[in-house]
Amino acid sequence: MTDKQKADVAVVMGSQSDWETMRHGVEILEELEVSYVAKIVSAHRTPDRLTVFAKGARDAGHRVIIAGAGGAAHLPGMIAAMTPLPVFGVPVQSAALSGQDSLLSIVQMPAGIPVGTLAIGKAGAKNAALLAAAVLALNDDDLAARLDAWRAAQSDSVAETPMD
Ligand code: RP5
Repeated sequence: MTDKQKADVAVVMGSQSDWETMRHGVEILEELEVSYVAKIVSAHRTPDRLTVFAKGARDAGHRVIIAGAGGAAHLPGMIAAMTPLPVFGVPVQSAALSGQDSLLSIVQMPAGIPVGTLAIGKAGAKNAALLAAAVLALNDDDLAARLDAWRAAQSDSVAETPMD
């Protein structure tokens, strides 16, 4: 689902190179039938696009924003500064510092403008999607049931004994 008017979740990323990480979250949203739109919005290279997106996110109908970025990762914080919507930040694993730069850039927000920060990389992208779904499920019983089923299936997939 990519109809902007119906996209509960906006998944934005600073670069095409972030897609390899962020697509793992999008896969979860698709599994849970959560409407989303995916966009490249760079805090540094496309600041005007960032402003238009962030200031218009609520009016566009989005309810949760997932923002992934690497390196000097200002994207989630800048978005959070310009929208009242909940923003979940995904630190993308960078080449130079293995994502520790991304993590610290995203997590260490000054008091007053929150960004819910997830783990570095694929796990963070997946968990951001699950967290977004959990927020939306507060007001959506069908989604809550799908999320319960997803978690039950995950539990069922874990073997009790290790295999060679
Ligand atoms: C950030 O710079 C992006 O979020 C990306 O993780 C990082 C590197 O971008 P590219 O040079 O690969 O486009 O803005």
